[in-house]
Amino acid sequence: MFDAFKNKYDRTPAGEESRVPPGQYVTEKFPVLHYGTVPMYEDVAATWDLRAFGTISEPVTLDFVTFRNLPTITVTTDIHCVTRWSKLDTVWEGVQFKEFLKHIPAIDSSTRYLIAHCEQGFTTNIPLAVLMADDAMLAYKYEGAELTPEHGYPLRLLTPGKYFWKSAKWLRGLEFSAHDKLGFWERYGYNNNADPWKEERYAE
Ligand SMILES: Nc1nc2c(c(=O)[nH]1)N[C@H]1C(S)=C(S)[C@@H](COP(=O)(O)O)O[C@H]1N2
Ligand SMILES: [Mo]
Repeated sequence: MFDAFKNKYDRTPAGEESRVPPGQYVTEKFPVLHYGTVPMYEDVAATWDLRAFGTISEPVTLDFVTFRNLPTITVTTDIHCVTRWSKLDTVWEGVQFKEFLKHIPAIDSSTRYLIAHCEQGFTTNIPLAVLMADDAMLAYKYEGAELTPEHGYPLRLLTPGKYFWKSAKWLRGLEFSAHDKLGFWERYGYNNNADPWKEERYAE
C-alpha cells in the first residue's frame, strides 16, 4: 500500500536519476517548510519594504513599487530540501541578484557574505560569490503566479546549488558583510556550506 502511494507521487522520472543528489527523493508536490508562522500582508505596498545595509556605501530601503519595477528574469531549477525531498524543474521569476546590485549604492570590495534577514527574525548566510551566479535571484513568482504566503510572499531568495533552507522566505533585509554570521538553521546544527551534491546536511 505505502509503496504504491510513494511510487505514484514520489518518483524520479526515468533518465533523471543523475539530477537527484545522494539521499534525496523526488516529489511532485510542493511541501511547505519553515520555522514559525506564515506572515500575512494585507497591504504590501504600505507595509513591506526591503532594506540593504552593512558593507555598502550607504544603507537604502526600497519600497514595494520600486522593487517591482526592477527588471526580471525567469529561472528553471531543481530544489533540494535537507529533509530529503527534491523537486525538479521549478520555475521562478524575480530580480537577478547581480542585477539588483546595480540598483543600490555600491557594496564595498570587502564584502564576502550576504546575511538574509526575514520576518520574525529568521536569517540565513550565503557567500556573495554564490549569489553572483546567473540563476541567483530575489524571487516573487512561482510557475507564473505570485508567490503564495506559505512559499514566501512577497519576496524570497533563490540560492542556487545549496539546500533549500538558504532560499529564505519573507525577505525584509539584505545585510552585506565582510565576515560570515551563521543564520537560523546554520546555528541549529546544519552544515554552513550546504551543498546537496556533497550531502553536507549537518555541521561537522
Ligand atoms: N524565513 C524563512 N525562510 C525559510 C525557512 C524558514 O524557516 N524561514 N525555511 C527554509 C527551508 S528549511 C526550506 S526547505 C524552504 C522551504 O520553502 P517552501 O516552503 O517554499 O517549500 O524555505 C526555507 N526558507
Ligand atoms: Mo528545508
